[in-house]
This record gives sequence, structure tokens and C-alpha cells, in this order.
Amino acid sequence: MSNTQSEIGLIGLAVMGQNLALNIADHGFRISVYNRTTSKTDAFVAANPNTPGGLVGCASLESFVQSLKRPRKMIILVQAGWATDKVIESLVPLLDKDDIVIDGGNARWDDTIRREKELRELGLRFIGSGVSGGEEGARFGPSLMPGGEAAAYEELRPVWEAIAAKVDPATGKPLEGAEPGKPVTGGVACTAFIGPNGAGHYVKMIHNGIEYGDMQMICEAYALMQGLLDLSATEMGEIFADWNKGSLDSFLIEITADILKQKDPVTGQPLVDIILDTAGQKGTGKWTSVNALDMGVPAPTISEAVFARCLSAIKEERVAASKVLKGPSKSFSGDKAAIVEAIRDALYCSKICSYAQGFQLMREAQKEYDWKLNFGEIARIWRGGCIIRAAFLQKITEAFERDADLANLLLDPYFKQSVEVAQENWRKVVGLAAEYGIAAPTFSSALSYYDSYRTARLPQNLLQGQRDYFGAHTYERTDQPRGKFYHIDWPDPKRPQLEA
Ligand code: NBP
Repeated sequence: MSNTQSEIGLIGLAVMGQNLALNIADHGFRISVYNRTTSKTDAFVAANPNTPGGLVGCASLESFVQSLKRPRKMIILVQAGWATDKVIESLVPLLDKDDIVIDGGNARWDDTIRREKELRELGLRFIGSGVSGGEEGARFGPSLMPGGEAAAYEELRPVWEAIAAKVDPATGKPLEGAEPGKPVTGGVACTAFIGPNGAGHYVKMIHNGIEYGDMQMICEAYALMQGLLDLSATEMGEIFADWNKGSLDSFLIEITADILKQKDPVTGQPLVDIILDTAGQKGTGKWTSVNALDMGVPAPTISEAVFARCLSAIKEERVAASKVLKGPSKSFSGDKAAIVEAIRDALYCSKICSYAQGFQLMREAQKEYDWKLNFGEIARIWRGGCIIRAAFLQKITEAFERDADLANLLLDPYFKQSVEVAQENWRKVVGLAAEYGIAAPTFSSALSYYDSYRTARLPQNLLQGQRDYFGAHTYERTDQPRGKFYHIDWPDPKRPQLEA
């Protein structure tokens, strides 16, 4: 009986589940699969009869659990939130001590902390693993961010390392299979144990927050090239393709070039000109921003990217406002090539600030939750498989290898130098955006972040004075040690003061 049992199981055969199951089976692991709607299980198994490891379709949760080798390992890939809790609730009575439940969905990290604790108290083990890379990543190599009990991850590790994306250990460059769709041999897997309980899902959330920032910055570069320089979609596609050969080399820049060059099959016009300008969101960017506010960590660039999507969503209101509210109406007549170069620099500098904010959040979270995160390793496992994969991440790994306790990425010699060289162009672009009335919220917020972070004395002395004036909130003095608080009797604004 036991030699026919599966190495691992997977519950939830929607887009992600089907692709991850095929990836696992391709790597020679026998995998049992179960879906609430049984017809999906049957169709999936029938459509994939010859995988190297073998797919075992199960019609009930009971038969699914019985089909697994002990200690059992099962991945849940159903809708995040309530559905995940329902599946866990149904599974628990069927499991034995030390069985391992792995949630690969986009769970909130605090839900994962709760679930891990609940299952641990029942003698079960729980791993919350971020899975990034969408459908394609799940099928051919995602970036995987597992958190939970380290010993439980050791049992999952052979599967996770086999199916993850791979990068060249020396250069950090993503490796591809000998043929499209074939498993990659060699390289370092884009997965590593992140830390206890919710650490993996927290890091996945930060990945998504950074992804929101990256996408919005690219949109601002596009808006400036279009609004200021009047470039066509095809011309901009060529520029992004060119940028993809340099320090901005990344999946998102690459697909942006493709999107800009794509023609609409119906009208023959650039498809990007036909797509309605309203963006959706599933919530992970919002979670990142809310968490930043909760922890009091400045992450304005990531939050601006979330708000930019919110503003895009109020299309009818914006159309009405566009007929009423005036801005500058002048045309740019300078050196277009120089401005394209300046926009590239603005994008790069803003990106550095956005990543700096994401890593600051993880630094604070590890204190809050008593984790010990390896930031260089996190940047490395984002090098392949995931949506934010980029050459730039290798520089982040190197920065944390130089100094594991780096307070802020901006202070690393490489990034410090990069911003120093490019900041004149960055400032020029933010200035032009304001002058010509083109919204560039992440470019300008990132610049304000940079300028605030490098300012020894901010104007919050005045703010604290205001707080003390109306609320007796006290203030510290520049000429006294920190931690000593003062208050004066400010003049009562309702009572006229006598002239001295
Ligand atoms: P969905 O998030 O669309 O979920 C659909 C799956 O959940 C189906 O298998 C469905 O079964 C199952 N399900 C639901 Br809904 N309620 C259930 C319940 N009460 N009991 C049992 N099963 C239930 O699937 P997805 O887009 O493949 O995403 C799966 C997970 O991966 C999510 O957490 C998602 O956030 C995460 N993720 C998605 C992506 C992506 O690119 N799509 C990327 C990274 C992570 P049914 O067939 O019977 O309705």
C-alpha cells in the first residue's frame, strides 16, 4: 500500500493549484489532488495522464488524506481567507500528529500566525508559504517564501527546492530550461526558509507591495513620455526594451515593452490606447500600506501606488473633473532624448526608495514578531520566478552581504552612489511633471522620502510646537538629552494678549 501512496497532496484545482500540481508532478513527485467540485478534479487528471510523478485524483477529502505518505504533506491553494479556514476545519479531524498543512494562497500573515498556533496546539504542523509568479510561475518555477516550523519545512524542502525557479549562483541571473517549459537543471532554487509562523506570508505581502510600486513607477514613466514628449506607444515600447538591457532589466520592464508594442486585433491601434484606464487590486498593496501605518514605518511610495489605483478607479468622477479643473496647457519643446534618459534615472532612483521602504517594513516586522529575517536571501529568492524579478535584486543581496544590519538601502555604497549620480535628472523629471501638470505620485513621493530621510532637522519641531500649544502634548529640547519632556503655557488663543 505505502509504495503507491503520494509524496504530497494539493487541495484546490483553480489556476494556481493546477499549475503547481503539474510542476510538482513534472519533478517526479507523485501528487494527490482534490477539489471541492469533483468534476474539476476528474477533468484535470484526465487531461494530464502522463506526468513523470503521476497525478492521483481524489473525490473526497477522506480518500485524499488516506492517499498520502506519513507524515502527510498537503498544500492548500484555495481562495484566501474564509475558504482556507473552511478547508482547514474539514481537514483537521482527518489528520494525525505531525502531519503538515501548507497554505500556498495569498493569506494575510496574521491569519497565518493564528492558523499556525491553532494547528500546533492540535499537534499538527502548519507552513504558510508565499507563492509568487502567477500562473506561469506556478507551472514552471515560482519564487517560494515558506514560513512556519523549521523542522516541518525540512520535510517539504526537497519538493519546494525542486519546483522553485532557479538562478545562477554567481550572477543571480534566472536560469531557463533546455527547452521552453522543461524543468531547469542546476542553479540555486528561489526558495529559502523565511522564519516562524507568518514570516513567509509577510514577506510575500511586502513583495506584492513592492510590485505595486514598480508597476506604478513604470506607468508614470509612460505618462511622462506620452504627455510631455508625445511619443507613440511603439516608440515607448522600443525605449522600454532598451531600458531592459541595463540596470532596469526586469520582468515588468520586459512585459511593458511587449504591451506597448501590442496592436489591438479589432482596430489595429496600439492595444494600450484601447485599454480603459482603471486598475483593479486584490488587496495585498493595501495590506502593506495599512501595516506600514500600523507600525509607524514610512512607506509613502508603496502607499502612493495603492492610492494611484484608487484614483484610477473613479473614472467617471475624473472625466467630469477634467472638464472643470484647469492645469498648465503648454507644450514641451526641449531635448526629447535627454528627457527620456532623465525619466529612466527618475524611475531607477524611485525604485531604490520603494525597495528601501519595503525592506524597512520587514526590518520593523521582525522586531514586532520576533523573527530573524535574512534580507540578502529574501532579495535572492526574488531574483527568479516572481513578478518583481530584476537584475537590481542582485545589488540588494550584495548590499546585505556587505552589511547584514544595513539600516536603509539608501546608505549602502552602491545605492548611495547610484542616487548621487542620477538625482539631478530625478529632480528635473519631478519638476517637469509639476510644471506640465502630469501626475507622478510615486516619483515625487520617493524624492520627498529621499530628501526627508537625508535631512537632519525636519520641520516637525514646529509641528510638535503646535501639538503642545493645542493639546499640551509636550516637546523635547535640542539643548537637553532625549527623553526629557517640556511644556510651556502658550498664550490662550481665545483671550486677547496684552502688547508687551
Ligand atoms: P481562487 O482564489 O480563484 O480560488 C478558487 C479555488 O478555491 C477553487 O479550487 C475553489 O473550488 C476553491 N474553493 C473556494 Br472559492 N471556496 C472553497 C471552500 N469553501 N472549500 C473548498 N474549496 C474552495 O484560485 P487561484 O486564482 O488559483 O488562487 C489560489 C490561491 O493562490 C489564492 O489564495 C490566491 O490568492 C493565490 N495566488 C494566486 C495567484 C494568481 O496569479 N492567480 C498568484 C499567487 C497567489 P471550486 O472549484 O469547488 O469552486
